[in-house]
Amino acid sequence: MQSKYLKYTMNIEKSKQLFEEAKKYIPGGVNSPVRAFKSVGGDPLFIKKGDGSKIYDVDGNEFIDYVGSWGPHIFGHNPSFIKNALLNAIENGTSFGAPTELEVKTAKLITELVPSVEMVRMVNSGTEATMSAVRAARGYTGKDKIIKFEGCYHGHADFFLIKAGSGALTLGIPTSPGVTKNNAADTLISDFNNIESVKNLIKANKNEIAAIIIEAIVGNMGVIKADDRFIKELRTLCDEEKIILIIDEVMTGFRVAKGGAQEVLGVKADLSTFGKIIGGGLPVGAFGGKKEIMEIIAPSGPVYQAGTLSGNPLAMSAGYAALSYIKDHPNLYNELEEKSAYLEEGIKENLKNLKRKFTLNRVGSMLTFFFTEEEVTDFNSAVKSDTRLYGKYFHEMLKREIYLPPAQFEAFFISTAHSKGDLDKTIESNFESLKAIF
Ligand code: HOZ
Repeated sequence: MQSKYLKYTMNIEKSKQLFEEAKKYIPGGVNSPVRAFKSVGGDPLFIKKGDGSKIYDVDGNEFIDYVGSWGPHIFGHNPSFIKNALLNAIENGTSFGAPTELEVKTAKLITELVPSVEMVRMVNSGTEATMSAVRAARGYTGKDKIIKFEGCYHGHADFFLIKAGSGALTLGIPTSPGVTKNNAADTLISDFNNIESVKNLIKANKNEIAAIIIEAIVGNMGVIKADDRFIKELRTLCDEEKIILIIDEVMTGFRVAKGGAQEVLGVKADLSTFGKIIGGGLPVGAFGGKKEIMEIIAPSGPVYQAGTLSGNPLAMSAGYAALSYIKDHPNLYNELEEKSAYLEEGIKENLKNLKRKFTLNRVGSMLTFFFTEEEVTDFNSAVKSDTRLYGKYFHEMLKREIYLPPAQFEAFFISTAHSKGDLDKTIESNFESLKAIF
């Protein structure tokens, strides 16, 4: 039977030309490695515009988008209330390097939405947020070492690029050249969902650990949720050992629930880090937490942290619009759950009909379809996925106008803009694509 969705004739000539040109001036032709399609093969598409659930490339092809700029677009692309907030803000100028009222309102709103956050500092990216949170923890505790988990990704600061996830994992450089031995020495690595491995490290480094940083719901080795018991024991361990627990909510904050992974798992961080949704699609990050710890940050305390564009008025207007919408529409998480569950069920039904047993992990509107039949609960089980097969699947979906993350160890993001029609087309395309790759 002729496929309903397959586009044999998709023209991507302009994207190809742009990529050749880009490679002359930008390393690898992209400004962030995962975008280059290296792990799925082929050339990246150059995107011209986004609207609702769709993106449009420079050749005029339309795709249902499940990347959503890697997480920020919880309402889909270019929602009118964010666009209007930006248009209003731009009337007054783009940057002052001085305090604004909107920063205060945004900070207050964040403390209302996330119970563990009493004070917050705005920065410009998730990387800045995580590296600054660690500096605050080190300054506060007077200790140097940190524990991170294998496969978790916290941005690209030197001391995080050790057994890291996301693009670093996908490209096979989880521990990056350029990170000095001394930098790496202060980062200890535990196994995700394995409390004994954390206990052993603490024992071997008694009174030396400033912080434990974790994606409590991981997005960067694909979606993996911390076990309830593991995360509760981790919290208790941190309290007993006077270690700062940093929950990295750059992906999960305002995404899996209003109060992020902490709300889903019923745990409170000492410090939390944010990005993506908090900026409404503009470059924003933030870190925040207990007042007592946050007051270590300059100018109230001695730990230096600064940024010319931090709290930028355009970024704050988009972020404030996004967070206000979330506050005023708590039901949006039910809508996201329904849509995401519908997609999950559809894919699972396809797998059943095709007699395949691949693993699907989903928390709210974040989902990863792992090409392994085993349960995925940590790094070792995640890397059992057949990434070559994911690449084939990715291209079959792309030919059917479905834009998925161009790497296995990432999340699909579902937005409120995804319609039932979009989800049905995705499910049917999933069936056809799976059939095509075997
Ligand atoms: N670090 C992002 C994925 N986890 C990718 C960012 C990008 O390439 O835009």
